[in-house]
Amino acid sequence: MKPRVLTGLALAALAATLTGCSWEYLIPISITETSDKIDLLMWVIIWITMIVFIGVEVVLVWFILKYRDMGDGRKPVYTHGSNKLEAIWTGIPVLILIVLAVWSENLLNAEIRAIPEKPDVRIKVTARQFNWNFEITESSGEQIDEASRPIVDTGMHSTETAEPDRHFPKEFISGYDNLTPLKIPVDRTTVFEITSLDVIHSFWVPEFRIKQDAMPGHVNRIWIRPNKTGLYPIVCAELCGNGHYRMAGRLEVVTGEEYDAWVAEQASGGSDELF
Ligand SMILES: [Cu+2]
Repeated sequence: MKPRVLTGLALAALAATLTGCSWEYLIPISITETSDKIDLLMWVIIWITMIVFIGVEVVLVWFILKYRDMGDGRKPVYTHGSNKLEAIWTGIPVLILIVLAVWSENLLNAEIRAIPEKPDVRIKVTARQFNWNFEITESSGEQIDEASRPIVDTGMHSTETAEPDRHFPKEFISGYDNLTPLKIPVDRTTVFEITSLDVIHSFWVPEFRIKQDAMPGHVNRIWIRPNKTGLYPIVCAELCGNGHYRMAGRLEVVTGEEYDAWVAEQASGGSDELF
């Protein structure tokens, strides 16, 4: 292929990426106000690094061409530093880092670490090799007594008898579709209290943009207030053993009414289809 054709193809690929037609494959949608704020910070960081990267590469290529040996006997000129330049290229990054650090810390404190005292829903998340167990302990801000708590078990461990997972994607996806989703209400606050029975796992719904370790003997909390209904994946984000990849679950954000009806149905033992 001619270089010009190659360049054209590369530019077309770049344009396709930049126009956003494939953004959803690069980054999942954001479903909370907090995740929007995290995304903004992330995009600012990406743009800063991208501008610096492109600037550096352009200057590099330009200098390579401009100062190449052209066979005219030119000798290189050596310089021994410039305090002014060094102060500028140290000072600007330091300023940028301070701004980003303050921004991140504020975001962490104001949003992610600000666990609400009285959430609408409280869910105990128990991880073990290799499944998630969700127990709704509080709903509509009220404690649910133990006997009638809705429990959703991702139950991937029930396929332990299956053949070794040599056909990972197909098998994984077919098992995945059969999982009963954990339901939480839209526009209400949910707190997840996360722990583990064995090794360290990590509870992650990519659409939350928040990941939290599940550690044995310790409870970590995260909170979210989703603003979009839909079905989202729950995954384990900490390599926890040979079944790590199938440690997945499904989270369904539903309307308040749908959620209340689901909790009532679970409490009355109406549905025993937990798996
Ligand atoms: Cu795990």
